[in-house]
Amino acid sequence: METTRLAVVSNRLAIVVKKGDDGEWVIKSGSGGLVTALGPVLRDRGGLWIGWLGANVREAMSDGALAELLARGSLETGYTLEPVDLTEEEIQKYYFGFSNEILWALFHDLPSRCNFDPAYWKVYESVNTKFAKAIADNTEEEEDYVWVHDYQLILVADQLKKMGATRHTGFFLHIPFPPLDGFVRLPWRFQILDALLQYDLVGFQTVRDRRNFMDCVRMLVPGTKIVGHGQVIRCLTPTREVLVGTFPISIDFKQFADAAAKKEVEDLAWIIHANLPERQLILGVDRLDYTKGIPHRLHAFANALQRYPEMRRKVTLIQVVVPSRQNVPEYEALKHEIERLVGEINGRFTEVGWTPIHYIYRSLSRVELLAYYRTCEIALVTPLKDGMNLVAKEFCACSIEDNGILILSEFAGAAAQLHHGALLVNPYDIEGVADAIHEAFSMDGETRRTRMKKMRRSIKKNDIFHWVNAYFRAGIAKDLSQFPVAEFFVPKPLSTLSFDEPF
Ligand code: GDG
Repeated sequence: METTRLAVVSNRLAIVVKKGDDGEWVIKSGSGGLVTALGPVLRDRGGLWIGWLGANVREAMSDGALAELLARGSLETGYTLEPVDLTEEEIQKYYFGFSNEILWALFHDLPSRCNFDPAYWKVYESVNTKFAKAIADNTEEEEDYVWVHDYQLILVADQLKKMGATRHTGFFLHIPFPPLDGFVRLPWRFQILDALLQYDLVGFQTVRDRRNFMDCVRMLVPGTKIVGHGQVIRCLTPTREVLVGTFPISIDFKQFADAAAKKEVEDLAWIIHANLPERQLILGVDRLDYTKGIPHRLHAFANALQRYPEMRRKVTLIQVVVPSRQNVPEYEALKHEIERLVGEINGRFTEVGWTPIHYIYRSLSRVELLAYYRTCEIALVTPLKDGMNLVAKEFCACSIEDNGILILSEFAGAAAQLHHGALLVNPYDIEGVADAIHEAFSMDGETRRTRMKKMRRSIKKNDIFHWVNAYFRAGIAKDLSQFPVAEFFVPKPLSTLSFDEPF
């Protein structure tokens, strides 16, 4: 196979369409790790990104204006942007419904939160068909490698086949894959498993996720043989051969470390600490989501203050909650629970000159986020379950003086890589997490540095480029540098979301 072009497919396009101050719509390239790593591969090589533009954009502008905006965006990013339109009903049933109320909850081991509404499945199928159609119309069998991302788009390879389009396909699951006894509750378990087996390569974050997947395949697809061991194994089903690998995603370590050293970040980091003097700062940064374990964490912090009174006045927890899935009643309820707990704990422990929890409910600018990463002594990353958790890795990358301590849930994918340096905790164990907070609080400088150095070394070595290369090597036997540059293409300089723009 001579792949010369990459087509990335994800639920959301890798750009943000926003109204500028002057009321004009503008398009910006996203600034996440995936865009950073894949941007250059797509950019000078005529690549393609297929995804949904997000709610309200289509309605807010005419077809002509949108086409013009996307064409301009393509010139700036250097790759083609192919939007997939979703109706309001599709957004409700495919995105909020099947993807979030079923797959997100089930794959994070929270089946009691699942709403197995049969109406969701049909729409999930038809939206996946829409994405497959966009791929079939915009890619070629021989030269394109189609890389599909995440749980919203599991059926895409299957749908491509059903429409007779042969493509080289890979899939990467960013969230965990559940154990067999959780997965079998899914009313569409056979369809989902069979659809995953239609990709040429299926990638998971951790060995544990892949093991769960293989257990399900062994049990639900009789006659399957597993061949090989190591990072990528072969799964021989009665009808096809699929590569199955583990590829722990990472961050652009250098970009984070360099940015954390910049003066504007350093200045803000100093201001944050100067306003909260003579204490250690503990940082929590999470999207509002029940998988992130925020209430458990708040209980653990209160427990630490109760059982270790010497920590009072000497620590402040800065809990950032980034609004997400607004208007979903469950998320609203979670927000209220968090706010009630923050109020209760502050009401119970506050003393003159010291408020134990600083609660921020909004997204931070990049500079703010990096300043918090850099200035906080301790990061408290305690999801109940998480595919990887990039916040843990970003905190380490920004701990440029090697003095941060990471308290990390053993149920985050990142724990597999960072267990030598982090204090691993079971997020359900309130006293255990409280003890870890106390241990971090009391840890001497030398131990902190030794632990952080280990983690930084590991993340630096296994950064986002390492991740993409490992995936490409398994999927198409080449790496990033081997994608030929399209000579006819002269991209304009890329304008990404600036570091100061809100997330
Ligand atoms: C899924 C999986 C997996 C957060 N708050 C702000 C902000 N962020 C950025 C962080 C980080 C990203 O958001 C969050 O990444 P996570 O990995 O923690 O979580 P998910 O969004 O749930 O992502 C996860 C990931 O996919 C990748 O495979 O690790 O397990 O669930 O990059 O920096 N950025 C800014 N302001 C904020 O307030 N600017």
